[in-house]
Amino acid sequence: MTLAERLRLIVVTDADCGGRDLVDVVRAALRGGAPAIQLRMKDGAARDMVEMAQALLAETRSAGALLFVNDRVDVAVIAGADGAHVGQDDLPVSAARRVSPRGFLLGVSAESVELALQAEAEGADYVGVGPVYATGSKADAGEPIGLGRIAEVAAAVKIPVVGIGGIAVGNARAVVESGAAGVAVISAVMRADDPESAVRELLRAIAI
Ligand code: TZP
Ligand code: MG
Repeated sequence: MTLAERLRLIVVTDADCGGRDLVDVVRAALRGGAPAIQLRMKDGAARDMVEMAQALLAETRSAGALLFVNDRVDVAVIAGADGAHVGQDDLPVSAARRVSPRGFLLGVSAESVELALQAEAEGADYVGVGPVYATGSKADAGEPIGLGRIAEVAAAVKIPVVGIGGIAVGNARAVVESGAAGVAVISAVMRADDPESAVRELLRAIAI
């Protein structure tokens, strides 16, 4: 499977997963066929994040899925994750490369063509672009950028583009049809009654 194929659906974790155990929800997402998981723990202590990343890694490894850690390259490397996803205020790609092993995957949030081109030039493996639609999962997400921006970024860079923000089964296909290699979701899986079925439906919705 190519990297683009493995980024077809990134299930991003959230502390708010319907009062359920996070590892259980991730396990269900993996049963549904999620090819990638991103651990997003906004207010965790580093050692709790490493512990959680290792718990998730045991699950992603046996499912053959990728594990990324949001924001914290140090946590990702120490836990042995496959990669990290960094924002514009996190470690730059060049610094992250210096402290990560060969083959470590780096995704960068880039809401504009300019930022996406910059991330690609610095050596990012993929860019996360959003919020595509309005989202309730990230307070500082900013205004929706829409499908037009996905198309512009996808046309400008060679690396895979992953759309994020407000994506659910009914609007996911349009994101991929606009040029994204895949979609990243929080609430559509984390807060679904049945996360396993939610993943299956999302994968079906974006299948070409
Ligand atoms: N980055 C941009 S939008 C967003 C992040 C982390 C939140 C996505 O959550 P949801 O619930 O899929 O809209
Ligand atoms: Mg971030």
